[in-house]
Amino acid sequence: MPMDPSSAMLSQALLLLQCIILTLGQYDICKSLVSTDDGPTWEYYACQPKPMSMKEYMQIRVEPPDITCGNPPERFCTLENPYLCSDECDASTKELAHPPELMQDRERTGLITYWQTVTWSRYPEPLLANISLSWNKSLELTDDIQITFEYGRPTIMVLDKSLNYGRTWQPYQYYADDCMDAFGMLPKRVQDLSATNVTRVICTEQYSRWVGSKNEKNVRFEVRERFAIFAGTKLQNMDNLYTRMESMKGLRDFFTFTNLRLRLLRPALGGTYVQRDNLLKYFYAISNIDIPARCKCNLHAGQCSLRDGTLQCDCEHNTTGQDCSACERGFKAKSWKPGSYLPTPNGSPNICEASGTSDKCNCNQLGSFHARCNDTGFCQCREGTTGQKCEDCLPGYTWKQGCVPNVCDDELLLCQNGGSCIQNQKCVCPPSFRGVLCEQSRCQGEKGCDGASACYLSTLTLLLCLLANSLLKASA
Ligand SMILES: *[C@@H]1O[C@H](CO)[C@@H](O)[C@H](O)[C@H]1NC(C)=O
Ligand SMILES: *[C@@H]1O[C@H](CO)[C@@H](O)[C@H](O)[C@H]1NC(C)=O
Ligand SMILES: *[C@@H]1O[C@H](CO)[C@@H](O)[C@H](O)[C@H]1NC(C)=O
Ligand SMILES: *[C@@H]1O[C@H](CO)[C@@H](O)[C@H](O)[C@H]1NC(C)=O
Ligand SMILES: *[C@@H]1O[C@H](CO)[C@@H](O)[C@H](O)[C@H]1NC(C)=O
Ligand SMILES: [Ca+2]
Repeated sequence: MPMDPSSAMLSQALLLLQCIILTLGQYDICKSLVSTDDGPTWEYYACQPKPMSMKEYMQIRVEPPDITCGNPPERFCTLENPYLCSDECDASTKELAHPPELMQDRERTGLITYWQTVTWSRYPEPLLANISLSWNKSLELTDDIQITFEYGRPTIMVLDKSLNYGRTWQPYQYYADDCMDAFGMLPKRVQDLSATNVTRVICTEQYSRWVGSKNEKNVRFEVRERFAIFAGTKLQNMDNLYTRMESMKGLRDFFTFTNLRLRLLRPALGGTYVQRDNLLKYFYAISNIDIPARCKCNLHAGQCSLRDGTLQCDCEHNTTGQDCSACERGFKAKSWKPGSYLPTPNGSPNICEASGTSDKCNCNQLGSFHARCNDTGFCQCREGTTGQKCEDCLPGYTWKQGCVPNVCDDELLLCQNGGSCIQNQKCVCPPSFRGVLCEQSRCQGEKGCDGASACYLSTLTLLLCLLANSLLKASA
């Protein structure tokens, strides 16, 4: 049968569209038009907005209000040359002012611009400052937070975060040149963390020791290194990270925030004790705060935009709200669910479906005993299945052509001996263990279980033999 030219063009266009989709990153688009036997239809995917530089959108508040220098004008010195005190901060002169917005400007001219505090002239009273950053939007970190300090990094500081628009706060990371002395905590590095304790709040000494104010200006909150524990050093296996985020609830929340706060508790000291005779060299100065993150849209939006001065998800899948965390009116046939990264690579969109139509009696054919509901309008669900149409799984079950009982669970760590749980269905065991839960050592009652080392030994013996032989021959 000859193809009509317009439908040929349409299928070519669809092919092109699908190529474009394949070349886009994972979870970039929420839907695409695909060709089927019944003509083109929409296919829906889990989706998330691209990472953005969130410094452009943040509101900065500095406390106490009189902590910014320049009112009245003040001279200051530097740690490297404490006797050259020719610099001045003066809030009334543009060139000499150091207001908070200089922490988030773009520095297009190449000139470094920075916020600066008053000096520590009131020593021994501590020099304290809080910098609160707010977005009025839930965000998810996608790379390291980086704070750039001019004239030396603080010797004691805390990074806090809030998940509820600033109502309650929790520490995110402690920074000190001596963690035990400042916070009574053992110093740790992110390299010390593993899959089981990646969300631990640590105190690090890595960014607070004196190395010269020009040598290292940055203080980081390491996101990449934490991702790398699951995704590999080059983040080449993000699927694994996303799979973990689905099963370990705390992991996703760890990277989520609505506000951040820096509590600056003691400035740079130049590697020695505080010198009372020259307090004009102690102060804080920050030139930049980088926050690479994406809007949290519960995998229901591929874009996030500024509306009425606030970032908002452009919700798809018939969801609504700033974070797409509810079904739109008239689409509440099922309870709202976030999209899911699983199954990889496309995830599940979990779209909100239209409510109020009489087909609510069509039961899910895999999840229920009968295709139609019974006389009282109920679908009869199979074991482990729930929901009005038997389309959802009870806790402890996973959808796989119907609900099947979970074999393993990352939160309960049912896989033993270091095995990892894949999609609740299978433990992947380390080489020396086997069994459904990796509970059996391969060595039990089997010969040659240390085959690899035996082989290695025999090769080594062989080489030694050959070497000995040739030595013997040479000496003969
Ligand atoms: C910084 O914030 C903390 C927590 O709200 C508060 O206890 C402290 O007094 C603040 N410090 C300054 C200098 O405002
Ligand atoms: C925060 O965002 C919400 C939702 O978009 C909006 O209603 C509210 O006015 C915003 N608040 C501020 C202070 O911008
Ligand atoms: C995290 O766990 C690893 C081993 O799983 C351990 O070596 C390390 O000390 C732990 N780190 C912290 C900060 O508790
Ligand atoms: C909203 O739901 C309807 C019915 O389920 C569907 O046809 C439509 O494509 C959905 N819209 C979006 C944007 O997902
Ligand atoms: C219909 O199914 C529901 C749920 O399984 C059950 O409680 C109810 O007794 C059933 N009614 C009839 C008439 O079979
Ligand atoms: Ca700046």
